Amino acid sequence: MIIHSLDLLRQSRLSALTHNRANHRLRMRVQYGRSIQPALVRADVREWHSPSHRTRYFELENSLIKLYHCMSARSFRPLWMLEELNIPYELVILPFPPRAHDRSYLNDNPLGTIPLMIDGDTRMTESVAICQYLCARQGSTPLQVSAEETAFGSYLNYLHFGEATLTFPQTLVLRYAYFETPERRQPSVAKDYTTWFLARLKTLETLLTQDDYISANRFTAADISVGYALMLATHLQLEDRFTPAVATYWQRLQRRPAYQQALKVQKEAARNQGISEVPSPDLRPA
Ligand SMILES: N[C@@H](CCC(=O)N[C@@H](CS)C(=O)NCC(=O)O)C(=O)O
Repeated sequence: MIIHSLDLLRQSRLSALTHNRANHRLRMRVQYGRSIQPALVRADVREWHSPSHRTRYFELENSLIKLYHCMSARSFRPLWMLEELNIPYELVILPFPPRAHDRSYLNDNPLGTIPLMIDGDTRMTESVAICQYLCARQGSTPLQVSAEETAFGSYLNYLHFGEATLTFPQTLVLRYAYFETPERRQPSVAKDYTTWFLARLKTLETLLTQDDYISANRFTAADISVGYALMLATHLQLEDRFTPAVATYWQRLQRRPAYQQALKVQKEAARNQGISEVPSPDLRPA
């Protein structure tokens, strides 16, 4: 949920604690789902009822998780996770790659990569670790598997498998088939890593023939981790090569309301922030 969208603010439960008329600031309590957060909202209350003044007049300070994101890049994992957990957040969309198109981002994250998530003094740049963090921060949620459960090991394994084993080879395909300039492209590298990715993906077939989800017989953060790898593969036109149970699983994940909401939110945020809505994996250098 983007809390600074007026429509969504209306859907959440807000109670104004103080209203400073001099600077139009409202101190509010924001309740969405189970989480309650005090927030300072800069709002021109004269525009409160005007939908056309949506984002400009609402700037939550100090209290919201801030997620830096590029369209459909790995930061989609924490975005999807935030939606599943119903945690309020602020979404900042950057043009891809930020190191080339928004150099000021290097001040926030010298790596130049996304995601970057800021939660108070906590700053994190690994998409899967952020998902794990968000679950732990929530306390009790079925979206994580606890150390007391027998599936704990398999949960951790697939949480990391999604990034280290399934996403990494695809980034080489992206780079050497599409992102590099024509003279630096390496079709044989792209072909080899496509084969590598598909071979690793096949190992999920038996598991997903028996179970609807990757671990613990329920949807968890591990499904978000693996799900993003499947989303990326779809952008690489590899969906037709998914084995049957993997293909059914991917359809199942895409039906989740939080997944669909994350897609919608990133699109709206890109539009509101003047950033291209083209998914990052679909970009091609001129
Ligand atoms: N292992 C990290 C990888 C982060 C990463 O490399 N993100 C890519 C986008 S998917 C990026 O920011 N690339 C731009 C660049 O390297 O300049 C994660 O899972 O978050």
